[in-house]
Order: sequence, then structure tokens, then C-alpha cells
Amino acid sequence: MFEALGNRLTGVFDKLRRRGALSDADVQEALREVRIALLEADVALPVVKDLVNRVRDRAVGQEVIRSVSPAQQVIKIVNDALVEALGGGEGDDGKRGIDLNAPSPLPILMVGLQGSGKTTTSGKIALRLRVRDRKKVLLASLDVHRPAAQLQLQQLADRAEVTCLPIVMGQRPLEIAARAMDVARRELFDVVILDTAGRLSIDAELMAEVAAVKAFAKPHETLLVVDAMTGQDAVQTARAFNEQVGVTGIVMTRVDGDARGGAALSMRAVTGAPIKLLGAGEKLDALEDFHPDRIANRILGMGDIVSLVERAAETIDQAEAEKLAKKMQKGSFDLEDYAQQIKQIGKMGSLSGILGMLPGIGKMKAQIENANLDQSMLKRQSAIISSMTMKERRKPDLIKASRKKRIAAGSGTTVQEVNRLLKQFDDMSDMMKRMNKMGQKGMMRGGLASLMPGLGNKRPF
Ligand SMILES: Nc1nc2c(ncn2[C@@H]2O[C@H](COP(=O)(O)OP(=O)(O)O)[C@@H](O)[C@H]2O)c(=O)[nH]1
Ligand SMILES: [Mg+2]
Repeated sequence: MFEALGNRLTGVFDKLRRRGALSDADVQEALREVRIALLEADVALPVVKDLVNRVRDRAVGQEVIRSVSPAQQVIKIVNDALVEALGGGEGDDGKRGIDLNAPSPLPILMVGLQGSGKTTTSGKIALRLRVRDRKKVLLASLDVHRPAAQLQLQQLADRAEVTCLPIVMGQRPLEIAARAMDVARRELFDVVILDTAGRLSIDAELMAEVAAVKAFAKPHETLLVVDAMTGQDAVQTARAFNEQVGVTGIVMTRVDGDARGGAALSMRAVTGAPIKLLGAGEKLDALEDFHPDRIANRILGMGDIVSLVERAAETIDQAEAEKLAKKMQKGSFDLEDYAQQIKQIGKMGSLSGILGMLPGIGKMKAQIENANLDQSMLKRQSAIISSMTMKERRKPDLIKASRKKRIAAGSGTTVQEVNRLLKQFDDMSDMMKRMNKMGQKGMMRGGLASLMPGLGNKRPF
């Protein structure tokens, strides 16, 4: 999401930067292009107008033009306006993610259209609450319209290792909700997630059913799940739900697809409800908190380092990482360790997703993806190292022509690929030596960068 918009805006700002001194006309011209970029990203027209006006008010005039780095000032102003449109900035209550500040059992009601991702998101939230917040979670499916829906939730509960309310055939949604709350009180659950049925489109019957469940369960959070790929339809759905049922937050799913991002930028202004979470994939751990400032940074190609570090901290085996860091310091890092590192990166999720969070990588990302530099590359590199003998892994210098041929054949790759891997490993070893010279501080900064094979040496951050 946001890729096209990000590329457009970085293009506009690159042009401004090359100018150096800016006239009012330069700024107006840039604003025209920002406006087009936003419209192409499918941002609702009133939101575009408001955003551009706000930027114009702040950017046009002497202050910016006379400043030391006018282009930088304009970018900062656009950044602030994006943060505000996304629901951050002034008046931001700082409430991100789910509010758990209520007595147990705390009910969370999941609502939305069919196929928006309610059931999947219920499973994701359950997993996160169990692991991150150490909560005892009960999942209950109120979807009596589709026969398989209750089973689907049961399976997700199993994968998230949380309890699912046993299915009783023939019960109505309200009866199921009552049973869920009853079980939760008796068995001391902290959170009850009520997954409701959707419809293909908004209709009176759906709204009535959702409203009845809401009146009964008095949920602490009513989360509306919308599909980012549906663009402005998602915004209209959210508006209808918020007006007729009332929601406390929005979960936007499928942001891993090629949605243009307009919905996310329009949501707060049009519906008044905050986006709380993002669904970024089908897997249960593909759930992100929504941070307006970080998203704005991602759009403007400044990268989202904070999320990247958080993701790394969550998935990387701390003990393993420390062991590798020690080896780097001692200069005894070998291909065996490199293979370990590849495994850690594999665990962090798709490489292109990670790259999207790195500053300035946005534009490069498409090229990298075309070059097939993703999970498949990590797998191939793993395979190459697996085809080496232990001696070769410890002392890569041993690997000359005939050994390369054997390794390529053994791993189903080519000699070129073996060469590329050895070159990357060499680059990395060099970088580590340089970092060691820079001392501990350089080590900390380079630590994450060095997780990216072949990139670490180009992106010191
Ligand atoms: N790519 C992607 N797929 C998702 C995401 N969330 C849900 N899905 C998929 O969307 C489909 C419908 O999801 P489901 O939870 O059954 O929707 P529901 O009808 O609202 O309960 C399933 O195939 C999910 O795997 C997401 O964030 N990204
Ligand atoms: Mg469902």
C-alpha cells in the first residue's frame, strides 16, 4: 500500500530539492503535483482539498522560502499534513491498538462486510493478546449464516492456541453471545472476541443483527474490519457502520496488496473513527499497530525504522543474535553463521515487506522484486551453504572453481549464484571489520543493517 503515492511524492520533492532556492510559484507547482498524486491514490476529494489547503497555508510565504533548506521545509509540512489526515498529530489521543483498560471479561465485537477479514483478524488479535499481553482469550463465532464459518474460527483458535467457544448447532447469534460471556465469567477469561457474520453489502438486516448483539454484549471495543483493496467503498462502509452501529476503531486489512492507500488517508476525515490496526497478510502474525507518523514516513520514503526494529525484536532469537554479534566482533563469523542469519531474516517475513520500511528503498523495491530477491533468494542461499562441507563453511577461501561446480550442482543452483553468495559474504566480512574498528557504537548501528545480505554494506543506518 502507498507505494505509487510514495513514489509520486518523492518525485515531486526530488524536483524541489534540485531547485535550491524556491519561489512561491515553485511551491504552487509542487502543490499541484501533490494534489494529483493524492487523487491518483484514490484519496477522497474533500480530504485532498483540505490537505493541500493546509499545506499551502503553511508553505507559501516568506518563512519557507527564506529558510536554509526550503525543500526540506515543504516536505516537513506535507509530512505533518499526512500525519494529521491519518488521524495523528494535534488532537491525537495516542490510543493505538486495542484498549484493554476495562474489567474482565472484556468483550470485543468484530463487525464488517463478508470477506473483509473479520474471522482472520479475530484470530490475529487473539494470538497477539495471548502472546504480547498475556491475556486469556475466548473466541466465539456468531456467524450462523455460513456453515463453515464457525469451523474456520475454531481452526484459527487452534493455531493461535486460544480457546474457542464450543459450537452448538441451531443457536442464534444472541444466544451464542450470551453463552460466550457466561463461559468467560465462569472460567475467568480476560477477553472475549465475538466474531459476527457479514453480508455482501450493507443491509438493514445485518445492521439490526449487529446492533442487537452490541446492545447485549456492551463491547468495550467494536472493531470494524474493512478491506483496503476496496478503496473508497471501504470508507463508505465505515461511515455507514459508524453512523448506524457506532464503532470504536477500524482494522484495515489487505494492506499487503496493491491498494493505493487513499482509503487509509480518507478514513479519519470521512468517518471520524480511528484506524487502530492493519492486517498485512493471511498469516496470524500479520497484524500491525497503526501509527500515523510512521505511515507518513513510509509514504514519503523516509522509512519506518521503528517498526522494523520492533519487528526484528519480536521475531529474532535474542540469544542467537547475541551469539552472532560476538562472533562478528571477534572476526570469527563464517558461512555457517551466515546461514543462521538467513534463517532469522526468513522468520521476519517477506524481504520486500522489510525493504519497504527502509528509508529511500521505496523506489528500489520494484527492481529488487523483479530480480527475484525475496524469500526464494534466501532459500537458494541456504541451499548453497547446505551443499558445502563444514570445512568450506568455516573457511570460505577454500572454495575454488571445482568446489564451486560441485556446490552449484548439489544445491541446484549455478556457479554464478555461488559466486554472488561468496561475494556478499566477503562484503559483509569487510564491513564487520570496519565496524569493529568503529567500536561498539558502530556495532549497534550496523547490527540491523548487517542482517540484510548484500544490502547491509550499502545502507549504513
Ligand atoms: N492478503 C491478505 N489476506 C487477508 C487479510 N486478512 C484476511 N485475508 C484473507 O481474506 C479472506 C477472507 O477473510 P475472512 O477472515 O474469512 O473474512 P470474513 O468473512 O470477514 O470473516 C481469507 O482468505 C483471508 O485469508 C490480510 O490482511 N491480507
Ligand atoms: Mg467470518
